[in-house]
Amino acid sequence: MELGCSLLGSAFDDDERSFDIDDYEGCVPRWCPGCGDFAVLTAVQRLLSAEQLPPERTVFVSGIGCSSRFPHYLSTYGFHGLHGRALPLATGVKLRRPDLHVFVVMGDGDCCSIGAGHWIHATRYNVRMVALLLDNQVYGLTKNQTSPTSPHGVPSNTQPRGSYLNPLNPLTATLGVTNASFVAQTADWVPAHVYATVSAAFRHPGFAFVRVLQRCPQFTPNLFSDFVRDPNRVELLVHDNGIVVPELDRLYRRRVQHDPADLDGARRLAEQGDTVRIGLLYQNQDLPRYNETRQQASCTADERVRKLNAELDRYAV
Ligand SMILES: Cc1ncc(C[n+]2csc(CCOP(=O)(O)OP(=O)(O)O)c2C)c(N)n1
Ligand code: SF4
Repeated sequence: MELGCSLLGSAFDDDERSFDIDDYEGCVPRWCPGCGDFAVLTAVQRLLSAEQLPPERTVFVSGIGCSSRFPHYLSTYGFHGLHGRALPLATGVKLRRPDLHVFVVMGDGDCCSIGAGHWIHATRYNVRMVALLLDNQVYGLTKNQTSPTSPHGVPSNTQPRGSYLNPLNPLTATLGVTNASFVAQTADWVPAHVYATVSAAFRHPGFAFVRVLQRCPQFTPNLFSDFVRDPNRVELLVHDNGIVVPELDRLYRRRVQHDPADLDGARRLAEQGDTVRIGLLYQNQDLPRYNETRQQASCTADERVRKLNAELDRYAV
């Protein structure tokens, strides 16, 4: 990659530049061997290169957690902020700089526990960004506490006799929020599907929520092993408007025809059963986006001054 700059600021000519995957590489990732976060990072780097996104116009925002170390491992702009606070920050970035490509990376503790309020409202605001929930169903960075998505009965440091409650389902939760416009699920051990999913999310013109089932070999090594070992425990959601990955046809024979425009169907499919369902659950490109609705001025500045003066005149003595 050749970078050009002038004393008056950057003078990049996008047409003359091309980016390889290496151009997006940041620090050496410090995740444990076999961590599912690696697969997501690779898929994201592939996407950045496929879309030729200029690093200086791309921003990764995260909270705190293993997965939230993501921005360090890319050479784009990044903000590694406060636990649970990635979404409002990213929304602010996108509102102020709509020209930037904004990505958010969250853990399940980050998004579904401390950040849950922000998750609901970011979904409802429907501001364009890709939100990746790397769901390993445990607190990884703080070394094994029960998270809101930990399965019932799975032991951890905080609940050694097993998680007391049934887990929160991030898919049904998001699909239940007013104005949810893109909801997909993928799994780190199906890299072609992760890539196709982040690509579809990137193209979506609103808030794209992707739950990635992510293995944490350090603390919950067996959580997804049945689904990894047995392709019959995985169901692909397929549709012409969905996420199409032809190379998976031979591996995953269980498939469900699902039109991503069907919200009720999406909610049913999002329920956890004996299988893991991956694919596009719901997409609606026509839902209102907060940044656009707030820009629809009801009147011009002159009209506003006239109305204000008229209002003040009512109180003139
Ligand atoms: C306000 C605040 N509360 C708690 C913590 C401690 N903390 C750091 S990371 C984390 C959870 C990490 O788990 P998760 O979000 O699921 O991400 P993972 O590490 O599994 O990727 C917690 C509780 C913190 N840093 N800040
Ligand atoms: S603790 Fe788990 S989530 Fe964190 S880096 Fe290690 S394997 Fe990945």
